[in-house]
Amino acid sequence: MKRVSLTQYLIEEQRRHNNIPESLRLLTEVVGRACKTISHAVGKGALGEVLGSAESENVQGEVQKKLDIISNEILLEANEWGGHLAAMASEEMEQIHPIPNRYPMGEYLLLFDPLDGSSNIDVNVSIGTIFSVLKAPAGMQHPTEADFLQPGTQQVLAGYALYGPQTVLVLTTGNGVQSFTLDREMGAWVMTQKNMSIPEDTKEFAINASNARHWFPPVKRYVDEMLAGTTGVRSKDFNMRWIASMVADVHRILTRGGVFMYPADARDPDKPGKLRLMYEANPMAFLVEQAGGAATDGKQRILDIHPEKLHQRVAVFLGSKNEVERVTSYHVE
Ligand code: AHM
Ligand code: MG
Repeated sequence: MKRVSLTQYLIEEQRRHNNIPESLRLLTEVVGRACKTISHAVGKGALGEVLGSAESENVQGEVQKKLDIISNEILLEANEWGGHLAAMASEEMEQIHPIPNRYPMGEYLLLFDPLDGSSNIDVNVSIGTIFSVLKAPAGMQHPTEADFLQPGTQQVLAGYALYGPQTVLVLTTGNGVQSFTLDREMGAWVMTQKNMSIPEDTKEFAINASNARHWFPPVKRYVDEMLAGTTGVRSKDFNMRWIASMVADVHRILTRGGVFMYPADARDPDKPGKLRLMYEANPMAFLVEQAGGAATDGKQRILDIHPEKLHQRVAVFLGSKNEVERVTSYHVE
C-alpha cells in the first residue's frame, strides 16, 4: 500500500480545495510534531517521572497533573516561533498567550486542551490532545480574548491526537475527516483512514451514569428508554461505554458510531455541563459533523453557539445523527 504522509495529504488537499495555505500547513505540521513529543512523554510514564499531580490548579480549579503542564509547554514552545500564529489559548491557562514580540505574528489563533482525560493519565488509559484553529479577525493588531470568541462554524481546522495502544491524529479542514497513525519507528504520521464516517444509527451510548440523579428530565427519559432495551419503546438493546477521556470516546464513535453525552444537570446553574466549548466541544463537533454525525447542546447546534467566554462550559450531545436528533428533540418538546 502506498503511504501518504501528513505533509503529502496537506499539500494535495491544498491543490484540490485551495484551503490549506502554506502557513496553515506549517501550523498543522507543528501541532502534529508537538503531539508526537507529547505521545513520547506519555509513553514513558513512570520511567519519565511524569506521572502524578503537579500540586497546582488550573483556571477551572482542577488539580493539574504533571503531564497536563508538560503537554501545555510542549504545544506553546512548538508553536511560538513559526510565524503562523497570532495567539494561543489553552485549558491550562487562564489568559490567552499572544506570540512574543521577538517572533513574527501570523494570522491564525490556536486553541487546545493539551491533555484531555486527566483522570486517566496515571492509570494508563487512553488520553489525548484536542485542538481548534480560527482565523484572527481582519486588522487585529494585539490579540485579546475577544478575538477568540468566534462560533465553531468559523474553525478552519480541528483535530485531536489520541495516545492509546496506537497513537493517531485525526483531523478535518472542512472536507471530511482523515486519520493518521504514528509510525513510531519512522516518527511519521501515515494516513490510515480516509473520510471517516459515523453511521446514522447506533446501539451504543456513552454517559457518566453516576450523575443520573442530577439529570434533567429529557436526558433521563432518553437514557431510560435505551436501558429498557427490547421491551421498551426503542425495541432494541443498547450497550454502554464510558472511557472518561472524551478523545477516546469520540474516536470510538468516529470509528463505529455511538452517541456521547455530557449534559448540563441540576447541580450548579452556573456550570452548563463539564466540557469547554472552545477547545473541547467545538473541535469535536466540527469533526463529528464532517463525518456525517451531529452535535448539539441539547437545544442548538454546538457550532452555532456564540461564545461569551474563553473557558465557557457547554452541554454536549454528539455522534450518530438519528440519536443526537432524538435526544435534542426531547429537550425541545
Ligand atoms: P479534563 O479536560 O479535565 O480531562 O476533563 C474532560 C474529561 C473528558 O475527557 C471526559 O469526557 C470527561 O472529562 C469525564 O468526566 P467524568 O470524570 O465526570 O466522567
Ligand atoms: Mg479537557
